[in-house]
Amino acid sequence: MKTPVTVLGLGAMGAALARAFAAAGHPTTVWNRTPGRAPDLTDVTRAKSIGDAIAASPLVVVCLLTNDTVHDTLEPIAPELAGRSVVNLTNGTPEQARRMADWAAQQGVDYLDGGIMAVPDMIGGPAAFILYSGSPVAFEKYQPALAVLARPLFVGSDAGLAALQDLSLLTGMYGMFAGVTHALALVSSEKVSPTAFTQDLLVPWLTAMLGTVQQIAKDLEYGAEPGAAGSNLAMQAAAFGNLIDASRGQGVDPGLLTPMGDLLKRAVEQGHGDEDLAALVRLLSER
Ligand code: FVH
Repeated sequence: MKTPVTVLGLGAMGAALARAFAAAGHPTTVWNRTPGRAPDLTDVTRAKSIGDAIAASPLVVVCLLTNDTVHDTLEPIAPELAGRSVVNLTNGTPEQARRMADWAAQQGVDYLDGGIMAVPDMIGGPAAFILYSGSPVAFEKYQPALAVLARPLFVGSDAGLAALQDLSLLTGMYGMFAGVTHALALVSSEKVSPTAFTQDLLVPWLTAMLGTVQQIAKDLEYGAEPGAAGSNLAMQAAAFGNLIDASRGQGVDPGLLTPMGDLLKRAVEQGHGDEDLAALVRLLSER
């Protein structure tokens, strides 16, 4: 007998989660604030009320727009949730996750917070993973059911840790998107084909640079060999000015780049010119 699961929220992601549970044979009950969402979803039970939805399953998966929405949705039906496990896959901050975990504990609810590292089409596929933190008991018990969504990774009993690492991964992604956005604006200021540039140059370059990322992490964790930086910050700060000047010269707003240039300059001014990018990580964390 597969674990019965309730999914609250049938937006793009909630519908994908419900579809994966149903496809794997879990009796799946769904509820959404606005009826009629995800009309193509089959093999699920559409509950008439949120109370009916919760009563149907010991495992309740929530995927709404924001954590404030989650709290406002669950608060009125807290008594019905007692004794069940809630897995909240809504994007949020570590602080929100910890507040939700405290609230859940007060209601007698086993709580797991989660960060989905996938877009809806990836759910149930090999590249998707979901970070979980909070109740180790709930994770142990429901790991087989959660595994049908994406590779489940438990990152700690502090409920905030999944959100922390989820948001850190997203900042890495947005940093890359910011760079790609600027690069495409820059080449588009002349007669250069964006698709040819991306395929032949940008993607191979970014792929090669990805290979250097682990070294930054190692230098941060274990300390770098003095003078070992092959691309030291003083050199990078000097060259970075060209990125800004060339952008302005080509009529491209350098706004996505200037904060990085400012940080490089600050690092050099503070005597870190012969170090590598790990020094910037430390500078960012200084208050
Ligand atoms: N879609 C994605 O690519 C990302 C991948 C990583 C994880 N995120 C997060 O997942 C959460 C849900 O995202 P979504 O894509 O399902 O979002 P929508 O399609 O916009 O659906 C939003 C659902 O939230 C319900 N909702 C909104 N406000 C309320 C409210 N005040 N009370 C109750 N429910 C509410 C909405 O219901 P309705 O508008 O149809 O009534 C949808 O079910 C999100 O945290 C992403 O960051 C997705």
